[in-house]
Amino acid sequence: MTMKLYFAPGACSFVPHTLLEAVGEPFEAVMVKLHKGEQNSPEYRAINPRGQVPVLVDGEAAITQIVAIVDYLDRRFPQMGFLPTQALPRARLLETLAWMNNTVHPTFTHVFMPFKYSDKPEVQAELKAYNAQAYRPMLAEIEAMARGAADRGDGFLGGAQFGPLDAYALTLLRWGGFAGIDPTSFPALWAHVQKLAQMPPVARAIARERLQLNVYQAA
Ligand SMILES: N[C@@H](CCC(=O)N[C@@H](CS)C(=O)NCC(=O)O)C(=O)O
Repeated sequence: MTMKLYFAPGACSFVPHTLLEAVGEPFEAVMVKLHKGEQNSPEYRAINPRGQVPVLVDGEAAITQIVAIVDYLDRRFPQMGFLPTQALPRARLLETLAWMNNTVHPTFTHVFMPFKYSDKPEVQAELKAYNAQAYRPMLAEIEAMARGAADRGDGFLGGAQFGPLDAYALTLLRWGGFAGIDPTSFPALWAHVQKLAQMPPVARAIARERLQLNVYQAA
């Protein structure tokens, strides 16, 4: 049975989206329009009661949470080498993936969706400004990873193979544009993202999501 990915354009679902494209087996990509609140419809809540993308459906199983989906895809398609097989390198990669998912990503959510954290407009404005500032040094950490990978001659953030860190890094840098952060101010990461965008599986996901990589607009 064909796997199904529920995704939203430009959202974190870009991570499994690119991995599925890299696998190259047919899958169904189902768009969820977050700005229209489709994630809160009873039909979607029946698939993911938490009302979020991504959801990967494989047969009877609906899997949520990027870290779990990545681990699942890695075990399902071990030939892709999305995660290292050795215990320590695997832990190191998951350490960074979890940090992107549980720290960097929610920092941006405070900028993009401050209404999730307060119903008071003045508090929302403060949350937005504070977290946009907090986001920049996090991107600087990812910039250092991209620089390190380039210095070592590794093609990708997780080593020699394209994987979840690369796709998440692209997403997080792109989001920075919405937080008033010029992506070109992180030259190694910006170069890495542009290189990724040329890869056919990543390019296919970008095309399906109709993404513009640099959304930064100078104030
Ligand atoms: N930790 C979750 C984060 C998922 C998440 O934040 N998804 C966002 C898009 S990037 C979403 O669906 N937001 C819709 C909403 O919260 O209403 C995961 O790894 O899947």
